[in-house]
Amino acid sequence: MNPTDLVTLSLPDNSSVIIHLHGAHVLSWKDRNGQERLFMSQAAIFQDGTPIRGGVPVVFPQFSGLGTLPKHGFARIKRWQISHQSPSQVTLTLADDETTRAAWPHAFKLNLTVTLASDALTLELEAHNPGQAPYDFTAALHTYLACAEATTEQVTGLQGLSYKDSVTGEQHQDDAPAIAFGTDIDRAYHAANDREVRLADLHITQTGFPDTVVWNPGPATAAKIPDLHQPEGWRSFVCVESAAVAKPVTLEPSGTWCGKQVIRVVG
Ligand code: TA6
Repeated sequence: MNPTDLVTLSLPDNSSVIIHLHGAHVLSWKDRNGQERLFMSQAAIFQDGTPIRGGVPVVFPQFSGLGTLPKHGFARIKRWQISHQSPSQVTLTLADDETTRAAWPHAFKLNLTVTLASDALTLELEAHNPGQAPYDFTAALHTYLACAEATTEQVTGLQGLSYKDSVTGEQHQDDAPAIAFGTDIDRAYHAANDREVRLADLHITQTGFPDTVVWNPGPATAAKIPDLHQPEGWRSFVCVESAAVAKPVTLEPSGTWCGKQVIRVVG
């Protein structure tokens, strides 16, 4: 990895965050105890045109693999520019270019603002339409939260919401108080934006993003993911993703949309 491709923010309390210009990808977030809070695969690939397995991939302009674009879109494999930086905050920017217009014929400007505070990481994705025509997009902050052992962890806070099970394609209502891991869990919960989601001592809230995706592939699906270290990599993370996926966002000319994810270490 070339050090000039990385932006590091750090606070006097010892917390830090590292962002790669490739994809505006948050690679690492350490709390004030020096504990790494994001998962990064030991088999992650760092090369142009390839998504990085772990951290926080930025998904735009298409979440699913069903449309014309590659799964999770192109924002995570493009090189972003730094547009503003202070000791605790950086904003990275990506705009349409010849390559993006060839794949997706729309004008856009994206800003990802990463703010480091004591025991909190805030990620804010802003999408602007500088063009003449409206368009739709889906998006997510595909956050890989680190955990010691996924099968002993639970995600709470989403009880009572309806979700799409992306493994079966079925729609369900979740009556269970917690989500457990060990099989392929891939769910998009709807109307989740007023919920506080918890994974151990991490509390996750979001605004702007209506959906929350919870994903851990379990052993069988993980075995088919080449850039996830084998055989145990799947045990070390749970993705809690702030997303706009169930219903695409429509962006009018001159319009701006904003989605935010805040992760706090509590206790
Ligand atoms: O957000 C969950 C999901 O869409 C899963 O379906 C799973 O495939 C995962 O993301 C990883 O996708 P990727 O394209 O990064 O391999």
